[in-house]
Amino acid sequence: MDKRIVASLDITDRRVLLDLASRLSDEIFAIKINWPTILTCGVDIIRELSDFGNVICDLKIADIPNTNRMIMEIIRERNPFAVIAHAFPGLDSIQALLDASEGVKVIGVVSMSNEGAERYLNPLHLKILNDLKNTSAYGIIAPGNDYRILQEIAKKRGNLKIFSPGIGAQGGSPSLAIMNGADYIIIGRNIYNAQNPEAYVRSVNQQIEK
Ligand code: 3DU
Repeated sequence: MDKRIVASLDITDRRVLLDLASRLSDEIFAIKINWPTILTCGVDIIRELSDFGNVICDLKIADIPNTNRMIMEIIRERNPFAVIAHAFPGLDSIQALLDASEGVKVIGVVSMSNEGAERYLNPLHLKILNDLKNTSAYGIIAPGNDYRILQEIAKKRGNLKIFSPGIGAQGGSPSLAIMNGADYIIIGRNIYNAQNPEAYVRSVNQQIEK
């Protein structure tokens, strides 16, 4: 079976992070890292982690085209699978990332899983999705704990892959997120805080297979 879990290893201790990445690598689709890891371990952690498989850099890049391009040029040297960017600054900013990507995939945030996103970002999700469909973006981020939005996005996503956070610690269920349209589920705390992270990931894989 294709692996569907993206392990969000939001860990700031480099040794703990690399150890867990090596233990989980056979059971997951990708490792995702975010600012806490990059700010403490340094940007070269991307390359180190890439020894264990796909690395997704969750930088939620959201700037003008020139700055976005500069960020992509720094990241792409370190062998990531994908970077996550906000789409709300506009298609010129997303296009700058795509133009500089040299094969690194771009995943755009369409809506977010936190409550506050209901006020600003989430009402725009279909507009953002439609615009992203006209680019060469690889995927989108859509909440795995709001099945109504997830279903709506899944119906209209075209070729875009859906990556869904909000699983576990934020209330979403792995199998319901997949049944409602997620291609990949992003799980952080429930993996790295588990007593036995490998066993937890194996149990989620079994749940998904059923
Ligand atoms: O809640 P968790 O511990 O499973 O971690 C989720 C990760 O996904 C974490 O890095 C967070 O910053 C990211 N994320 C969301 O949780 C929700 C979003 O809408 C986008 C990213």
